[in-house]
Amino acid sequence: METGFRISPSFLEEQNKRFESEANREYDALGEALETRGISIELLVRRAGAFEVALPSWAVGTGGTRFARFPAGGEPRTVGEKLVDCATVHQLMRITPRVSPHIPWDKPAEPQALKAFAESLGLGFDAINSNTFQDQPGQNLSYKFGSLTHTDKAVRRQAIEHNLECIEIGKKLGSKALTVWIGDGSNLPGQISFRQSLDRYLESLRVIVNHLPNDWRLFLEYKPYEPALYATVLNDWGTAYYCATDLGSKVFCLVDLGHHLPNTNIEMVVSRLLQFGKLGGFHFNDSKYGDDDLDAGSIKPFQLFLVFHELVSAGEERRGNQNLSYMIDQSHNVTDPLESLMLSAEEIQRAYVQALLVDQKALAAAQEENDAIMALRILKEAFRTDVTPILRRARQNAGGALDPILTYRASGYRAHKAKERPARSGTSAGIV
Ligand code: PSV
Ligand code: MN
Repeated sequence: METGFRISPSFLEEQNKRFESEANREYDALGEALETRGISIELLVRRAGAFEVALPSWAVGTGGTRFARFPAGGEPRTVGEKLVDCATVHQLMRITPRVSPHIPWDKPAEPQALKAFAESLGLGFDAINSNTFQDQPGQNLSYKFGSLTHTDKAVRRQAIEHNLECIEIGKKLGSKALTVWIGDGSNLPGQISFRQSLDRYLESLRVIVNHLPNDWRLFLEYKPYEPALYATVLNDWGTAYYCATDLGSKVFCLVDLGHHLPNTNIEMVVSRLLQFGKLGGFHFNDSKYGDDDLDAGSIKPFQLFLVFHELVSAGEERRGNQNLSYMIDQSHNVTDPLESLMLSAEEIQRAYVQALLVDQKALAAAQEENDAIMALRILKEAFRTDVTPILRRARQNAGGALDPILTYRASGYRAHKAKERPARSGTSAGIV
């Protein structure tokens, strides 16, 4: 597999020189300010550097809505090209070393060769995603009325087989988890039996779980609506928690931030799942109205911070299952997808580092004393701290870019790819 144009290490170094003196000045100033708060900036740089979030293979191409898609030049046309784009994000960011593949969109002709190619780019694979929410060309039976929960056993069997195939591909790629999101549900009241469809869901999942290797986990991704517009089978975290508990110790819930009705207290959902030992991971993104798949931290950065505060504070208390998979799941309709991914990864890392700044002891004391104002003030003090110098230093230490977006733009990466990857003809709706 060919990589085509790559940003050279010498170009990256040259670009970093442009930003170095300002970055150093700001780092020193923040270091001093944090010292007066009794916080070591070096420790935060180390923890920021150890942070990782996986890239969604499906988000390096331009996304779309059900109305249209407006692709820019240089879109990846193959799974190999998607990996090259992910490698570029990782080269600049240094915190995105894994890619979450989606089958059959990324179905490799030779999984071992794809794994080797990914490794040659410094990448590995995160959770593998199955797809029974679309019919594929040549598929025997349709998922129009459901997949794992379909009334027809033969359709359920086909959907189960697809998931088993995903596990087999994932084993060859080095994945350690399967994410199952289904579009099953109903558009009209009375269309499905809520009880029976959930029973069928569990029955199908049980077969899949039985085929899961011992060191694998299975993530149940819930969503309240879309494509089913009246009711979905796995609609919320409570149902996901019930199913994950029923299905045993390998099964966990996946929180896609966009999969909640407006104003849901997502940080509390996260806290509950963590406390119950059933939080498996995240699909990070942001939303204004529904499952908008907007860039992480673009709409509600305080919410993202509060999610990480729950994770960090539970970690401090040594509670919950902390083996979490952090993944991005976004649709980039009007931006260069690589720029969106870089910015999003940085926003997620930023929320994590800000959460590390929370004075946990002072917060616990404020809670004991029922001092609501002081408790909020403690959280806000952490949230207001501009940790950019820490993120920059962590990237620099790992050989990444001080300013990933400007470096990417200066490299002409997109223009190079536009030449190397002539656009496909025709229009199609994007992933929603
Ligand atoms: C569904 O909305 C979802 O969040 C699932 O994670 C899918 O795998 C992904 O988006 C792409 O369609
Ligand atoms: Mn998702």
